[in-house]
Amino acid sequence: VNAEGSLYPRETETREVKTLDGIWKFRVLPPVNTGCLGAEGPTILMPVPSSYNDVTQNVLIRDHVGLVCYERQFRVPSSWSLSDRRVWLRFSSVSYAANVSLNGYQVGSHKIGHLPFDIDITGVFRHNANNFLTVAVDNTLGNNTIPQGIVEYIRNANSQVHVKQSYTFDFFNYAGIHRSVFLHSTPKIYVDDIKITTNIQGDYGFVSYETTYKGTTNNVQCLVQIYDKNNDQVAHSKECSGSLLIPKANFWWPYLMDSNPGYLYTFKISLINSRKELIDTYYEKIGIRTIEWTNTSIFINEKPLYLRGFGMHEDSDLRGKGWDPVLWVKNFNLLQWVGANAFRTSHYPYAEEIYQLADELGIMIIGECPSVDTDIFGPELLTNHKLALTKMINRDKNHPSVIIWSIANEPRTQKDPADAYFKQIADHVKSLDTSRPITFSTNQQYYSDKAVKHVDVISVNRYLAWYEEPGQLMDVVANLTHDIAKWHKKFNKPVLISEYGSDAITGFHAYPEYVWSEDYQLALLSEHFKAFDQLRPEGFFVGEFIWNFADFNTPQSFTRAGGNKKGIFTRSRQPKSAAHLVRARYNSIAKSE
Ligand code: GCB
Repeated sequence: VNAEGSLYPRETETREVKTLDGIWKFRVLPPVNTGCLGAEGPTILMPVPSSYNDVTQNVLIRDHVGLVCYERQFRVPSSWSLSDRRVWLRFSSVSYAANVSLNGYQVGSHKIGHLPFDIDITGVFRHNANNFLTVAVDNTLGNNTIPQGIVEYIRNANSQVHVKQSYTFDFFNYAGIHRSVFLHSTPKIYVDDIKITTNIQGDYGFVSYETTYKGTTNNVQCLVQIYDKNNDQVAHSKECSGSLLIPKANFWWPYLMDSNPGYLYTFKISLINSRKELIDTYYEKIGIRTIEWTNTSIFINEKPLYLRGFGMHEDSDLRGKGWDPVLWVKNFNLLQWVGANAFRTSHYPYAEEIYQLADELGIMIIGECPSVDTDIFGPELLTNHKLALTKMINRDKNHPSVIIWSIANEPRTQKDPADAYFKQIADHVKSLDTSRPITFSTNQQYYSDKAVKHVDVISVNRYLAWYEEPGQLMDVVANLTHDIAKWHKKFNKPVLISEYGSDAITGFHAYPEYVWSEDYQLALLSEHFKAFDQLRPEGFFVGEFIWNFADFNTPQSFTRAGGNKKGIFTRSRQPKSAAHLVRARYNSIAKSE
């Protein structure tokens, strides 16, 4: 792998992008094979992007553990063969691990699904001929993968053995080429990365930027220009790194806090050679806003924030975790309909296009790294966990929508080694980005958690009247207000609830309320709302996130009825009864802002 894929592939005056999405060839490899090269036998058709699990009629493909192969051919435009160009393959997400071969040679490999990688194939691809691309995908999760899993060999009474992937996290371990694959071309000397941070003072906006380029040691000049929404230039500079002032700036505001939420400027960087010719140019959408935090509050543009939203998943019928613009435009329409201003990318970084939509619409994101239920806190896991955070922050650092980094979900932080482990994780994130607060979602108690002290915001997952005392709605208000207040008192940090909720089977009604009914979900949320309304005036409670936005698939278990049903929307994105209640609440909070 030649690059970590920090810049999204975009067409510009100097760059071209082709998609390799479409129908690829696919085969499942028997366990004796260690790679795709030389694999023989029939192939089937497989759409990209998509998880492969739910596309076929074959249970062995749905539940496969190990390697599969994706294959396709492509041609490269002859203009990309010129000596001053580079040609790249960009994989936006291959879960979990990928080995990429081109024309029979391995050209790249990558671990940690959910995050992109680029491969420079300039010297390797065939000009004026077909190129054969093979991607070996391995979905196996072990002790040191992020997230962790266990591979078991199950022996039946006839001594037949089959392999089983087990894991403790509560979403189906979908696999495949999950997001778009691009073939793209940049100049040989190219803009490699852009880092933006912003500040405000009165109605002034400040944009601090660092740009880096690769491909030459010669002196290259930069031209930086910032344009507003009307395409009028509002600032410019010849420095490759610096700070620009924008008078009367339009700040980036979250949805409904301002009549013009999600205002984006365009940051343009051009590289220019000594003959004053344009070498490369790239455009990045940026938002001008500040995030600050104290021991009680989070502020956006100096205004206190109250977050109202959901934990979500990348999940839908047939495509599993495959990126799907139809699904996500619908998701954002539902978020707006319900009056939400935020969501958490539980439990992994989502497709980049999702953050682009959030930037544009003013929906705030708690960006979570793919560490779920972290348990055995060894040095190799620590290295991989840090790497996942580096890649995530590298990819997502410029999105104004991302306001908090979540470094994990429900790690076993009651264990002693979690203390030193999370101190190192927190220090690592701070070494990469000091402009956002960090958190993780804890399901521990304020008296047992050993890691919360290392983060800025406490996010608590709580299942009162569901996993704890199912059916006992009458104790929710008293117990929840008591619990949340204790977290703040002990650690003196802002607190939010990052998960709460109950499963509800659509169309199942039971009154008086009974677990698993739509009526029970509605009543459970409404008891929580009472608790939140008591907590808010105390001044340290900064947000409420329902688990979950929509129903989603899980591994098979007798506690899951066709997957996790805690959505307030069904898996096909229709509202359950509770959605109407949430809509009334979230919109009325928005009006009071
Ligand atoms: C949790 C997990 C989430 C599960 C949820 C549940 O605490 O963070 O991944 O889906 O509970 O519904 O059990």
